[in-house]
Amino acid sequence: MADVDGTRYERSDLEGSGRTFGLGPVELTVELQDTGFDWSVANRGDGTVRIRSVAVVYAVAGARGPVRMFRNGYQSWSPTSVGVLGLDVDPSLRADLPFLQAVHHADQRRARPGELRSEWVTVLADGWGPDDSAVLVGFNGGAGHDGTLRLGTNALGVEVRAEAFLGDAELPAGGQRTLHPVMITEGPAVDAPRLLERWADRAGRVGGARVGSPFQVGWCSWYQYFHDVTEADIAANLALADRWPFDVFQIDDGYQAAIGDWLDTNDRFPSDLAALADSIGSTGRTPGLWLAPFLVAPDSEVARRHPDWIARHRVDGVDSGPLRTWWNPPWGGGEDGFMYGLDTTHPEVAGHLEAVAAAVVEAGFPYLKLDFTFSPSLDGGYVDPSLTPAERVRAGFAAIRRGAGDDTFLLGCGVPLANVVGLVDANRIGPDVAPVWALDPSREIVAGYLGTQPATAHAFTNTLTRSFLHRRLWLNDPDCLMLRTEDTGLTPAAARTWAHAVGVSGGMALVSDDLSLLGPDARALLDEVIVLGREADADAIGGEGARCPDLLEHAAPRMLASGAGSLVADPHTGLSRLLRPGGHPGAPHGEERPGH
Ligand code: 9PG
Repeated sequence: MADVDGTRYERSDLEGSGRTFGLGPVELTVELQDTGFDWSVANRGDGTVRIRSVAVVYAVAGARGPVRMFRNGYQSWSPTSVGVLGLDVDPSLRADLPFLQAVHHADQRRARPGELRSEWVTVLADGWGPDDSAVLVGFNGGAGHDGTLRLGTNALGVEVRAEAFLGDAELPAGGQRTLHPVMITEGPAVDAPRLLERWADRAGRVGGARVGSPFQVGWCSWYQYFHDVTEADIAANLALADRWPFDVFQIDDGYQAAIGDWLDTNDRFPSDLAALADSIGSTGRTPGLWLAPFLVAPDSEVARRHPDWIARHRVDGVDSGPLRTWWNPPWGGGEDGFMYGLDTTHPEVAGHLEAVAAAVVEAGFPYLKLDFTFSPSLDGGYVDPSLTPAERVRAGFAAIRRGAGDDTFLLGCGVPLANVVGLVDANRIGPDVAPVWALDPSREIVAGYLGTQPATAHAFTNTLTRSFLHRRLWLNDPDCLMLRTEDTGLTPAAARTWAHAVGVSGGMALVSDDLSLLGPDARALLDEVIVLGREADADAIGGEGARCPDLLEHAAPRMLASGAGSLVADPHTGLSRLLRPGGHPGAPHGEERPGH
């Protein structure tokens, strides 16, 4: 059943060759297919229209129990887990902070009361027993616009809304926009992971996913040195790296002269980028570099020279200055840590991003971690108002891909995942790890958004719930291992649980500790992760990647299984058990290893 502007339509009304609905000057055409529908939107009026979103609403018939929803988050750091309608609450309803909502949802406005949201794809089920069934609703792509699934109730019962989010993009008179097809499939509830795998296979095919990069093992400076990293820290770890099996050696946030001025280093880095890359490259490793390409500090060189490259804060046509898209006091910048967002629809910005990417690759970095890339998705004033938020994000990535060339490894981070398929080689798929397992709820900074704060348990949950994306849409980066045993709130058992989750997932295996503090146990754990990871990744390449078998069973699942083994963990304590496949050659420590 569909609901257009208050009028309800039965499936029989929609069958046949496409049905057109008028909504003022806007015309929506919906064509039912066996496994979902195709649709498009057109402007039949005389003037330009701005479209925030259009949706088809289905009645969820015959739900036997509370409806649970697989809630996929919007970007890398957004929590992804299962919610129950009537019980759980969309975090925006608690926060009412559009600045943060913009970072974690396609639509920065608050959800409707009682409504649950999932981005790009969802699975709904009314139970978890052998007779219960599940239905998947997912958009085939996210290059042209975001797709939000909204689960709610109306006078008649439960409804699910498949919303194409266009973010107020302008459609000129006579213009038409084809929307991403929506796929709807059903299966037994216990097969929910399989439904998601089939959806990801299709979305990867349609989007020309880049999934051919080799398994990645590397080192990253962030989780030990943070913003204060120095060239001496990099050199000290590089000197010890000979004894470690790293392919990639990546310098994170902290080297740059300013946010936005990526080609110049600061006082803590006496060498320039080319010399830094050379110092890494000469050891046989791939130099990697972090950038937040769409952010600029207000007092950066680029912002001062090109004020017209910055998106505008504009509400109801009233312009009130440059658009602030992130806040991070350690970055300075002259406005209490607020950063501006570049307007990726501006042709000169596209040229600039292309040139920056080409320059860092030319300096010797063929591996780029592109962070805080949600920035162009924020509501605001952009030079080309016909682009959707998804298209603004993608335009930025496309410019970087053009400049960096086809052979550069691009890792998205803080990235609206649906928007960048086919442009990136890998994506971070969870929140930041930290040397602590779980956070006490009293440490919640913004109401509703505790799950976005750095904590290893948060990264763990997303590693399980998003495992099906790996090698179907890109390589998954679950975030760095936590190998240290000093200065950490993680117990050895919890550190091992996280390491095993990374290994069993088949995703990227990155270390981010001061290597001088690591002993033989840490090294043995990394070696074990690499054995597990290579096995799981090889199976993922063959189409049989890691699966979370209890995906719909709990709010935070406990199990991850792949050809490398089966991990069962308690997400609250971080204690776990890893079962290796029986008699597997090279099984590191026998059949079963207690995690505690
Ligand atoms: C560098 C870091 C590291 C890290 C990234 C990203 O929501 N937050 O407030 C938030 C802040 C920082 C952050 C993630 C989320 O970290 O994930 O690996 O590169 O930037 O600044």
